[in-house]
Formats: sequence, structure tokens, C-alpha cells
Amino acid sequence: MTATITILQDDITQLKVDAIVNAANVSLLGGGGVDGAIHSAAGPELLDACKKLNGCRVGQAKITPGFRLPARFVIHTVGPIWSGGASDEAQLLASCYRSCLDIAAVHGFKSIAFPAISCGVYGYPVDQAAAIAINSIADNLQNCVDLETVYLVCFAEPVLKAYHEQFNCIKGVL
Ligand code: AR6
Repeated sequence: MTATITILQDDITQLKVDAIVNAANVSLLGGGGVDGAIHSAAGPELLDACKKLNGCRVGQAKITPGFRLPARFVIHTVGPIWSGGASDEAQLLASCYRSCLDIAAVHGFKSIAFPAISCGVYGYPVDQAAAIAINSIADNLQNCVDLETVYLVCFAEPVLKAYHEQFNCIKGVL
């Protein structure tokens, strides 16, 4: 069975799923944006767990429990900082989604929720990031045999619009 991709506007910290994805930085020691929101909602145990991970490279991902979150786990990934598009940003962003889905597959997760990685402080153009997110997820779903639902969680209206536009563009080929 192939998982369903669902786009929704919500606060990712409120979702009761197997794993939410955190758009972190290489230190994995917290920050602003969705990272700050996840750490606040999960409680200080999350920072303690992150301290044991020794950071994370751009495009890769690491997992912790969700602690006080409704989600059971947090998959921390580090998106690329947008610097014009010629520094492998697209490959690195696609790698974030693939690495998170690899972890979800290993753990047999049924549900996972992604924020718009790199679309905030890291400045990735939202239309391009939305296309990469949807294509990368679609390309890697076949490896996730247990996965039933992938949520693409938009906080801000422009991101929601970009996801819907990109989703409609590629729906025919999925
Ligand atoms: N739920 C869902 N999406 C959210 C939430 C939320 N609660 N809060 C923000 N967003 P950003 P980045 C959206 O900046 O660009 C941190 O300081 C937000 O509207 O959180 O990957 C890290 O520590 C935007 O669309 O992540 C890094 O240093 C998206 O999440 C750096 O920011 C991503 O915005 C990472 O930057």
C-alpha cells in the first residue's frame, strides 16, 4: 500500500503522529522557528536527548523520543541555507526528506509530519522547496511499507498555497 500525502495548515507540535520532523540546525541544540516550538512543547528532556546526538550534517537526520509532545518521536533534520541555488541546496533538501523517510521505514512508522524545511530562517524559495518536498517524498514512499499518512504541515498561508500548487502540478504523475 502506498501512503497518502496530506497537506494541512496547523502547528506541528499539536499533531498526534508517530513522528514529527524538526527543521533543526547542525548543532541540534535548539533554535527559533519550528525548532524552538518543538523544544518548548517537548520539554527540557528533548534538549538533553539532543545533546547526546553530536549534531547532524546538512541533509541528514537523527531521531529522539517526543517526550511531552503528542507525537511519539521527533526526527531532527538539517535543511540547507539558501544561498542562490548553486551550492547543492536542491540535493541537500531532497536528502532531508529521504533521510527522514529512511528512519520512518526502519521504525515501521505509520504516520509522519513534515514542516516546510528550510522555508523560514534558511530562506529557501517556497515554490522550489514545495516541489522538492513533494517529489522527494513521492520518490521514496515505496521504501516505507508501513507508512499510511505523510502530513505536509504549513504554518503560513504562502507555504500552504505553494504546496497546493505544486501538488496539483505533479498529481498526474504520482
Ligand atoms: N508548526 C509548523 N510549521 C512551523 C511552526 C510550527 N509550530 N513554526 C514555524 N513553522 P524555520 P528553517 C514553519 O525557520 O528555515 C531554527 O532556528 C515556518 O513558517 O523554523 O529550516 C533552527 O534552529 C517555516 O515555513 O526553519 C535553524 O537554525 C518552516 O516552519 C533554522 O531555524 C521552517 O522555518 C532552520 O531554518
